[in-house]
Amino acid sequence: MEIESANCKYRVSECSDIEQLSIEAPIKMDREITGLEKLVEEIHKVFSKSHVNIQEVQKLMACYKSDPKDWKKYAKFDRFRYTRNLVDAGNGAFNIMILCWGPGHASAIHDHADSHCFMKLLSGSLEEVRYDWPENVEPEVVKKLKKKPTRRCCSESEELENKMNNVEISEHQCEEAGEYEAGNMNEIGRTRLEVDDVCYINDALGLHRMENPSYVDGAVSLHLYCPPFDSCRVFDSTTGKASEVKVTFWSMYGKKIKRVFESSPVESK
Ligand code: CSS
Ligand code: FE2
Repeated sequence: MEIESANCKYRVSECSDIEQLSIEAPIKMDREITGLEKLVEEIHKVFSKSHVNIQEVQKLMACYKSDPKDWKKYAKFDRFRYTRNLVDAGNGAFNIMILCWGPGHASAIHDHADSHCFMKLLSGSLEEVRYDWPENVEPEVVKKLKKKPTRRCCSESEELENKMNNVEISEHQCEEAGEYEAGNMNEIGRTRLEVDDVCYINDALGLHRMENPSYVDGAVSLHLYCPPFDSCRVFDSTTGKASEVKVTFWSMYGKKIKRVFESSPVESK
């Protein structure tokens, strides 16, 4: 199966012949999509079909030319960590969000919870560092072929706090039982993303870490995840140890979330 025909309405592990997926082909822009709203509308249109080609989504994202006036209402920065700002919940089929990276902000090495991750740079620049999966930790795409491993709850939530920047630890932190001798994370590539560049990753292609390499400028990126996910795994860069973490929004639809523990998020005025 070619990447163009892989259906991203399904989890990566449910895509057939996923091991053959590679996404290095250059994307040609054949038209311009004017405005972020129009892009969101076009993405909805594409997702109303039963089959969504990965490359079709990439193309749409490439056809939109970043204009700060379209997205500045979602661009909310924090001093200490990158923020995730929900733009559209995609009727439950996908999430569109804007991530704001202050100078030097970076994510942990992470997976994408068996979802497809599309990313477009809107402002500044970002560096993507890709890694192989550590030994003894397998993505769903491989794991589904094997027997389900035993899971146990652990008591390391404090130690794990903030491992993925604005990612919060779920109440009952769980990890794969036993194997933590995953070894060093093996870097397999680095890509510098500049404004309007679009990239794609899924768990079959590896793990990654994103970093704003600038000491002065912020960076803003547009992300589309399908299906949406609210937790993923982060990996210790030296041991390869995996931890499941909850991901949260800094704002939703342009309104900052009031962070109240043990209650639902409340929007601030
Ligand atoms: N996956 C990270 C951002 S880098 S693609 C996140 O959603 O926070
Ligand atoms: Fe990511």
